[in-house]
Amino acid sequence: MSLVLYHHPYSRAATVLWMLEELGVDYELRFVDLTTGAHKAPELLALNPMGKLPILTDGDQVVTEPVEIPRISGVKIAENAKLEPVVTVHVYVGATDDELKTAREQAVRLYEETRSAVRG
Ligand SMILES: N[C@@H](CCC(=O)N[C@@H](CS)C(=O)NCC(=O)O)C(=O)O
Repeated sequence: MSLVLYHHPYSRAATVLWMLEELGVDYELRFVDLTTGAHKAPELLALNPMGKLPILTDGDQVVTEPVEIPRISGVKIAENAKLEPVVTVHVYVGATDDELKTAREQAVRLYEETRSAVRG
């Protein structure tokens, strides 16, 4: 596992840190000093152009919205914590019944693929 959390204790990154600890996954914690503007450094802006924390990376994958973290790192987190995989499918407001049905089928398929990747 190569999760890296860019973190400052007085930020929303604290919630992500709590989640990673609760799940018992391996991660590297990198302190970013919000009080000195370290989060606006070019290397961090390259990861999150909004210039905010948290930032969670998993290799080339970058997540900056805590609610998206299970989607991006769902397989690894599920593998480690023995949780059910999380699958997210986005549909737009106003989707037709057919589009909703397709999205639901896609979610079930993704869930089954992910679960079998995790559980074997
Ligand atoms: N969309 C992000 C926003 C994150 C956010 O606002 N982070 C704050 C700390 S809690 C931040 O990094 N602020 C620094 C700044 O705006 O310069 C979320 O909801 O987690």
